[in-house]
This record gives sequence, C-alpha cells and structure tokens, in this order.
Amino acid sequence: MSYYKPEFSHPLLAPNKVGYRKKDYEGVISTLCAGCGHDSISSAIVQACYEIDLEPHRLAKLSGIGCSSKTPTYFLSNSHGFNSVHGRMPSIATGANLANKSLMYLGVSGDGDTASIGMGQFVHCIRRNVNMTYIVMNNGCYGLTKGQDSATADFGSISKSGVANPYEAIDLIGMALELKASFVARSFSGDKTQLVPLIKAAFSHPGFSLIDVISPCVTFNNNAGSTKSYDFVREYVAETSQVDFVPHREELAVDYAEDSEIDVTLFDGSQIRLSKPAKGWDPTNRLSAVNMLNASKERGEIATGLIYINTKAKDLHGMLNTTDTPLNQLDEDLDDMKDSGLYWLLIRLARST
Ligand SMILES: Cc1ncc(C[n+]2csc(CCOP(=O)(O)OP(=O)(O)O)c2C)c(N)n1
Ligand code: SF4
Ligand SMILES: [Mg+2]
Repeated sequence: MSYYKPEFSHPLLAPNKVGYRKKDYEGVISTLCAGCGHDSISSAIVQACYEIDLEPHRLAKLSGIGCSSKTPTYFLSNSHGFNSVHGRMPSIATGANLANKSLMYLGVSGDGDTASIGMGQFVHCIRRNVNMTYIVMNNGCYGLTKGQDSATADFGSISKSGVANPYEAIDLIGMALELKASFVARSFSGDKTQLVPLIKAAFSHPGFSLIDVISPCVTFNNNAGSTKSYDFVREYVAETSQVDFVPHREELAVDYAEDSEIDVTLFDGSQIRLSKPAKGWDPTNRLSAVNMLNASKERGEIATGLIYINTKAKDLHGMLNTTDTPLNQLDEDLDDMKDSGLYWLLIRLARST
C-alpha cells in the first residue's frame, strides 16, 4: 500500500466561499481496511465542512481510542486536534469547550469507546448539553482489538467469531432521548446523501448533537448473521424522512410537493427540512420520537434520519453564563469574568482544593 497522498487537485474543482478546495479539508491517507465504513464517514465530514464554508482553524476535532478514533487523522488536517485516551473524549471536549467557546467541536468515537469504557463520560456530556457534534462510528464491535462484540451488538448477532451475542444491546439513540439530548440522529455510513446534511445541521445546532452512524467493520463484523453488516443494514434501514439542510444565507428552494414536510429553524437561522416524514412522528416532540423509535424497533427496522431536536435547550455556556473571551485571553484578576457563572465555578473549585 502506498502512503503517499498526491497534492494534485483538479483545477475545475471550485473553491468554496472562504477560498478552500475540498482537498483542504482532507487528512493523510487512511490506514483503515479497504471498505471500512469509518472511511465513508470521514469523507462525509470532509464534504459537510467544505459545503458549510468552514474555515478549518475554527474547528477542533477530538477522539478516544479505536479504528474510529483514528479517523480524525484522515480528515481536516488544518484543524485543531486532540487524540485522547479510550473513552475520555467527552471530558476533553467539555474542558476545551469551556475554555474557548469560539471554536466548533467535533468529537469522534466508536461504539466501544462510547458505550463501554466511555459510557460515564458520554452520559454526563449529554446531561450538560455541551455544544459539540458527537459522531459514533458504530460497527457493533471493537475493530481495533480484533472484533470482540461491543455493547451495541444486537442480541443474537453473529460476528466473524461465529458465536451469537447473548446480551441485549445498548441503543445509544434511545439512551440519548432518555437523557434529553437536544439533537439526536442516526445514519448509515453507506448513505452520504443523508449523512452530509445531518452533519451540517449538527454543526449549526447550539448544544449536544449526537449522530450514531452504523458503520460496518468489513474485517470482523460483515458476515451473514451480523446485524451491522452492509447487507443487513441496507435491507432493514428505514429512513424517517429525507433530510435537507439550508444555511440561513440561502433561500429555501427545495420543493417536495407530493408529500408533507417539516421545517425546523435552528438558532442561527438555518433550516432543516424533513420531507416525507414517518407517520405520526414529530421530531420536535421527545415522547413522539421515543414512540417512533420503539415502534420501528418492534418492526425490526433501523430508523435513520433526524430523530429528535430541541431548539430551545440552553447549552452548557448558557447554563453557566460563561464569558465570550477564551480563558487564555483573560486577565489574571479575572475581571472580565466576574458576571459569569464560570467565575464562581472556578472560585468554588479553588476553595474546595
Ligand atoms: C484504557 C484502555 N482499555 C482498553 C484498550 C484497548 N482497546 C483499544 S481500542 C478498543 C475498542 C475499540 O472499539 P471501538 O471504540 O468500537 O472502535 P472501533 O475500533 O470499532 O472503531 C479497546 C478495548 C485501550 N486502548 N485502553
Ligand atoms: S478492523 Fe474493522 S473497524 Fe478497524 S479499520 Fe478494519 S474494517 Fe474498519
Ligand atoms: Mg466499534
């Protein structure tokens, strides 16, 4: 395998509004197995960042440990990055976010990283509504350590080891809804048409945005009997709606005349248009989202799309009334922060040590 990535870019591939070409959002060449779903998700992240005209230095990417957590090396080379410890990405993201709210935060994790060793961190990150996009590259196994079942592996699912999983799965979407996460979505690495607008919408949402992306591990969990294989997911995926994201500066021009649709306006004026929504489901009503999710599970389907959104929830900065000034730019006497909740939090912490 060659690890040299050519600098060549087709001259007709136009730069976006901030002057960057798509390749400016890429990273080094991937060392993941050919066909790994994680690489498709990286490619969707690149596409979304290019399309929203993101200046790469405005984003910080954070991850834990796993094949999934390696991927930030394969996208956004010109952004800030921190590859942390297994399961510890949420606390790193929370700290970085509190220290500097002017950046956008993208956390990348795996199902092992999130649903086992990092579960405690994950739930508290949701509870605090940290303003970040949290992508789980969910393959139902520990890919990096040779394919053991993870906590998201479905009951009875058979990985390459040939043994049926005897445990019930943890559904990260159901759990996030229970914890009142303010943006909850699921997608499939093989569905870029759906995934790219979801990532763009998550970036626009001021609070914790979870995107659980089913991402087959071609080496350890893509065989017959696995419920996270390409074949199985393609057969049982059920889109709750078709997602379209329209930034606030563009006119809403999409027209789906033949069916109903739901427009959700985000804090920055952008809109998510959900066309052909599943019957009896309102994505702005948490109970309705829970019911829709459970009903689709009963039918043996994998519901994808934007499942729930709350555009009114306060994020962590709103709850703590933090200062707009990044902490490394504040005076020593903390004068700029006196009116902020974070000031009193720091004082309390200092007094308790
Ligand atoms: C503290 C600690 N415990 C265990 C490990 C071993 N380990 C590395 S990656 C991993 C699981 C990765 O699974 P997942 O997060 O699903 O990522 P994937 O490789 O499937 O993308 C484990 C258990 C570790 N690196 N650190
Ligand atoms: S082991 Fe699985 S998860 Fe890891 S790179 Fe290979 S296909 Fe992807
Ligand atoms: Mg995994």
